[in-house]
Amino acid sequence: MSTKTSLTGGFVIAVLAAALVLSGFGAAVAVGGIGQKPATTTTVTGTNATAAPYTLTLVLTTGNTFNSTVGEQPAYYVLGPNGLESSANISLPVNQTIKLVIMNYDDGNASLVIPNDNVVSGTNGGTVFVASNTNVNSSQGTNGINIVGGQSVTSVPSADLAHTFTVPALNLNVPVPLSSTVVAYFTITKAGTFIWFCETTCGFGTAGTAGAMSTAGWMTGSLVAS
Ligand SMILES: [Cu+2]
Repeated sequence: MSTKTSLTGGFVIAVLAAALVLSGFGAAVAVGGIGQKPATTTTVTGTNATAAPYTLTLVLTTGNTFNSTVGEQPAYYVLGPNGLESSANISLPVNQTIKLVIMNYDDGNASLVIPNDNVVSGTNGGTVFVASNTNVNSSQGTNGINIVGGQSVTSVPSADLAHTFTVPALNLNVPVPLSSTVVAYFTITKAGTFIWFCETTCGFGTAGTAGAMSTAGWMTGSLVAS
């Protein structure tokens, strides 16, 4: 695990070096002597745990017209700066905590393609936080709305499962209950291109694995970590 940082200016490097010492990171810092041009490359070894999480927000909708034969299918979108974008190629940083938010507008249940894909794996603490219509209960109190929050879970009952966001090569599995918002934290420690899947039978055909399930940008795609 390594993070490469290119800096110009001795002051910045000195501040960074002090920060690294304070934070206990092992570091190889090259600083030029007095009167010499400072080194411009600093190599830090260790996960960049102090950086703010990188947020990836996915929106899961239904009613997307696939074609005239298949009809409507569910799809994952990336919520980008300009709205909904394709999920065919998702870019994520390595060695930085990723905050994954999935906003699921699908209220339908789907069966499992693989047993146990309703169980969380690969996230911090082995859990996901689920807020949904059924477990976030709000009521009108005397001074406003009373809100009872969601819950952290290690699995989702199969009967409540709509989709998953799964990256087998990273051992990442985030089950997504119907009509819910899911939040999970994880870190990717190796660069590469990995395939993400939904592992419920939410697609087309008798097996539910055609249509959206076998088409990039719908229920599968590439995850590029760099
Ligand atoms: Cu799905």
